[in-house]
Amino acid sequence: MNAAQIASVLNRLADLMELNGDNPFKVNAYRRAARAVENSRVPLSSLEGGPEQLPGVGKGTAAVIREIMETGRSKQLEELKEKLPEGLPELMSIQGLGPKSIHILYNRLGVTDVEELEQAVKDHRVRELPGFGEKKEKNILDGIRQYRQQPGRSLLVHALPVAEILLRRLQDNADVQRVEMAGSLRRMKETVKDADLVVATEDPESVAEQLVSMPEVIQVINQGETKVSVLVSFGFEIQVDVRLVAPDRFITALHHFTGSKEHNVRIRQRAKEFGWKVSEYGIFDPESGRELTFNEEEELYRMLHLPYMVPELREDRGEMDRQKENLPDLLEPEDYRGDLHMHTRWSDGTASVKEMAEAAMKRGYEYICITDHSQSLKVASGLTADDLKRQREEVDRVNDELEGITVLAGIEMDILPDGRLDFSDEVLEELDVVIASIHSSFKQDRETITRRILNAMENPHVHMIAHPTGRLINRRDPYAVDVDRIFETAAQTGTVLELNANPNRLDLKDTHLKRAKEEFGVTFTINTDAHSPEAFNFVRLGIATARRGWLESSDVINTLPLHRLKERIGKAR
Ligand code: DGT
Ligand code: CA
Ligand code: ZN
Repeated sequence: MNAAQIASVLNRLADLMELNGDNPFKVNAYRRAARAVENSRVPLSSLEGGPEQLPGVGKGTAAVIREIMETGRSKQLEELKEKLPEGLPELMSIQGLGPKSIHILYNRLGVTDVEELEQAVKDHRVRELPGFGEKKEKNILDGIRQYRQQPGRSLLVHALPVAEILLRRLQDNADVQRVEMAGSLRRMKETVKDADLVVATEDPESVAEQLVSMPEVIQVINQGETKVSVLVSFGFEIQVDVRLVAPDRFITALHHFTGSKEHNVRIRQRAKEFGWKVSEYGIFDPESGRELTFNEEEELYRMLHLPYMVPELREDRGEMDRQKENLPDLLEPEDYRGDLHMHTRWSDGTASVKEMAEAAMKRGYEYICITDHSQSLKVASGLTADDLKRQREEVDRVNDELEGITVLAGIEMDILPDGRLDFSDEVLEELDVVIASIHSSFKQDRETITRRILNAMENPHVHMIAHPTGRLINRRDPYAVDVDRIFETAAQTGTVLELNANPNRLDLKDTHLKRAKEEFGVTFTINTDAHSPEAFNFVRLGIATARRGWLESSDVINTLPLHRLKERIGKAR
């Protein structure tokens, strides 16, 4: 198990303890431990004194961490799961409801699932509870409605490492000839319903046996000759669907199960023009009765006289209607030269400027920009103008000390609820990069919140807008913002729009990116908004999302060498 997975088990444990009404100090100890594990700069297994070495990890939590490292589980967690009503943890998926509130609902009103909660809200019993009230009651009802619209899809960032572990295990099986991810996971969609894999094997039984006997399996949904479905738990639960096919059918199966469904429909129509029949079993020539097989997906597309389409493009969003020369030459991970939005200990990050710069060097970046929060964001210890001056001195020192990377000094400045900016132009002028973003009053009406962002873009010192729609996947709807007006004004003012690569955000999302580029000519920046060096890894999700939005290297300023980047962010008007 990697650190993120261990941390996720610890957080889960803390959540369930809180649901159970356990001592808050104990609960906090587990949350602290989870943070320490996640932020640890060395792998846990290499800590000589054990997990106790981590800041804030005591004897009790260390023992639990050891247990998770050794067995992949926590007995305490399993006991709590047994003890609590089955539907209770699910309530945490409702926006605005934390474990503490849920404990009160459970304890006082006997609420154990979404239906009972809904009833309690409708009977106005919830508003009577301590710390609840009428407004919270209404928010819970909104939350329930939203929750029902998004049934159980996992974040890509959670599903991907699980699939990678399974992939590696299957690769180690001598009976497996080839194995690949398929489905929405291979297409790198922001959320996935399940993890699809396709395996080429002559011995499906042996592979099926390997799959159902994995220690993380909590339920075998189906075990057949051609398909195995299991529910697994890696700190969170996800269904895994594995297709078992004969080696010569691997590519047609992989192509079919990669989807999307809509793309497949178009492929089937295309094949029909050549007189071929496509099904989930393969591609056939009805005249000769022959089955068509391939060694690589490229051959399949070539046979249909189509350019190769990478999985990220297979959504029937125009890819089938483009001639070869018009398919985008998609952004590649190697094109990315530096991250322009990150936090340090100056605000709410966990590392110093130098530590962030060193981590970026290890990744081969040419530059980074430090963009801590601004003064009004008190919860994140935002910086004053004076702090910024002192931070600039630290950035200068780091630039002197480190060879091979340039650290820029920037800010992530709050756009205040009334549309004013958190700093005067005189302060902004001194900074290399000014990012503006919203961190409060999310629920303003469309006109007000749109105007708020437009104001920021119209300021010549503001270079970028971070996470422009404010959504949190599965947790918070986007602001009521008019995205087309944002795109239009971004193009007019030369303001760069961010694709925030945080796995909970991925904001702007794929369809926004494509429209903003094609219809408005917007330029983008892809940033991780890292609060620790580890979070630089999220760039992978950002690049995948950009590819799903048809972005090319020339659409993204992080691909520019430093001198050209500087030219580009100096707004010309
Ligand atoms: P998901 O699981 O909702 O995140 O999205 P997918 O795309 O992974 O969907 P899934 O797991 O139901 O099916 C995997 C692929 O199998 C899908 O992308 C295309 C193919 N497929 C499944 N059902 C059908 C179907 O009824 N027709 C066609 N043409 N393809 C299908
Ligand atoms: Ca799927
Ligand atoms: Zn940020």
